[in-house]
Amino acid sequence: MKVEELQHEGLKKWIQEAVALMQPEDVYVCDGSQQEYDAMIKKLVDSGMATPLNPQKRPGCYLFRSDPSDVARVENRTYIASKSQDDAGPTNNWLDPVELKKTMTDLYRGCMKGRHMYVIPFSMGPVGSNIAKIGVEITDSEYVVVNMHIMTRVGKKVLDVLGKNGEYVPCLHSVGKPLAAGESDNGKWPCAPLEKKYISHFPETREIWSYGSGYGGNALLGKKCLALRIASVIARDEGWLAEHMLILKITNPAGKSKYICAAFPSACGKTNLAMLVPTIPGWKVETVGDDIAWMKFGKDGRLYAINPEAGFFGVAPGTNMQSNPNAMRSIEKNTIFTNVGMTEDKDVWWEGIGYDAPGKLIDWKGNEWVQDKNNKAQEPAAHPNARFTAPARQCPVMAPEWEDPNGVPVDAILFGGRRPSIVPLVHEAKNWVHGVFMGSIVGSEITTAALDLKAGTIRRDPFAMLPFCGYHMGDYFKHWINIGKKTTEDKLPKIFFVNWFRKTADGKWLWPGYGENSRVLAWIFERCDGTGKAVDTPIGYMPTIDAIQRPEGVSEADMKELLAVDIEGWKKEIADIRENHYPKFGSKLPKELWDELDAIEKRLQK
Ligand code: OXD
Ligand code: MN
Repeated sequence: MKVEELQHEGLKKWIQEAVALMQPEDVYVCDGSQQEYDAMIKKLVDSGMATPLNPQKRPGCYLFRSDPSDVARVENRTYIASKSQDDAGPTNNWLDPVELKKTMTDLYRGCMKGRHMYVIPFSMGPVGSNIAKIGVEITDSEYVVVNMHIMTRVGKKVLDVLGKNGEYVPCLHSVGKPLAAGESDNGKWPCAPLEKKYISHFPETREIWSYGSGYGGNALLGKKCLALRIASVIARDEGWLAEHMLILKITNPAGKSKYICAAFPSACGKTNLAMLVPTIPGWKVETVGDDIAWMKFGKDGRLYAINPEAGFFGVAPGTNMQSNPNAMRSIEKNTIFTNVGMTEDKDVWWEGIGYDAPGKLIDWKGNEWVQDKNNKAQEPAAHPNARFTAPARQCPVMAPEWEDPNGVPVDAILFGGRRPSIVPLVHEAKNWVHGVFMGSIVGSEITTAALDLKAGTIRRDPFAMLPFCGYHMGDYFKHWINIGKKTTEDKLPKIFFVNWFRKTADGKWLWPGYGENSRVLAWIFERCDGTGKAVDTPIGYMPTIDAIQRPEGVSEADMKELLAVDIEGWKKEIADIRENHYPKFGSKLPKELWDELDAIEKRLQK
């Protein structure tokens, strides 16, 4: 489509300004069609950027190798540029919006020389749903266009909903590597050096400006940038929740269903839990979303959740037929792989795929690679953050209602992290505010010294939102408390804290995880249904020892350990929160959470 064909004058003007600034060769407005996707892929293959995979083994699949420096989200180059630094809070990088726009405008000037500009109208959420939001991304990356086709709903249908003056979030993106006359990328992934990368959010004007990276979370601006950082600000202002949560549906043997949202820091198996295959007979788990949930109140006073995305941008390494068979089936066709290894017959391979590399590979850097099982220090064939981009509809266990524009009613919210000790397998909040407390203390234990943290310390990631909250986290906690006041406690989801990662003193896993987690989900289901047996403890309600069926290989003593309250451990936990965690948020840490901390401490001392 051409820009002149657009009905929306504001949108047309914004595009024309971007063209004048960025000076692309030409401009193309995406219509979202299959022909458009195919043509874009052909262009990427012809230029050497994409490698078609084996059409028998991986029909419709393509491999990309990024620049070795452009493989992950760049948190130290991600900015919340609110007018006041205090609004961004102590956990976000802040720059003055006027200054930042000046810096970035200079970078954007002429940045698309020799490249095409693509305008991608997209909907986060089912097109036309009252929970959905529209964004328009301007980019010079064909890789972004094909990924956005999978991850969001794109094109003409979105423009129809936008109409002549609908609202949209403008999202500017450039890989930041203008081409000289006659120059091409030669199949190489274009990006700018780290010190020139900017992933910027302007919460007051609800704009996103991204420069210098082609990698998923920095470049597919609908996902972390719009659906979390900007949406969290909109949600605060409008009284709803934009969260880093999976959504699953669980059905018991009697055919009754509940919906569960769950937040875990990155690398805790969110996609695996969203697609879990239950080990307990008669139970069924289906997927609504694997990464983001938007929750709004329905007329009945309950919270309803939608998955704003249309695809999965999942981590490949570690994904296999045991850890996540449904993800493996989702990526059999029509999938984009980034930074995985490639076999001689053009199939994919990665560490933890469940079988040895079949012969020689080409690794993620494009070099020949032969597996050396005796060399523990061998560089991996796939980058640890290698990804698959797959359409959600290809997941064999998508719940039929995953695209329901009204969303699904949320019965339970789960928080969790990697906690080898102290935190039990599962405990339930006594009420909403106690649940908010649980969300506020989420974290994973550092196993090997990393960054500035000692091994054994907890890296806190409240609500798994630390890198994704577009405003002051103290205000965010308050917003969660306020949400609880908008309806009655019985209509609110029950809140639970789970921990699949408990270890024995000598470092063995106490709980098998994966499909066996269904046993814990079943208890959560029963608690929501008013039947699950529980005891009241100082840290919340916990299952009686017989309330969760023991999986094979877990002894009664293990189970007791998994479901015990470690009084001394929790006292230390409370002290850590009091001394090291809560003070970070200063005077914006809601009093209700300090009170909650005091109350738990008092109960532990009894
Ligand atoms: C993701 C993340 O990519 O949370 O989803 O890092
Ligand atoms: Mn995520």
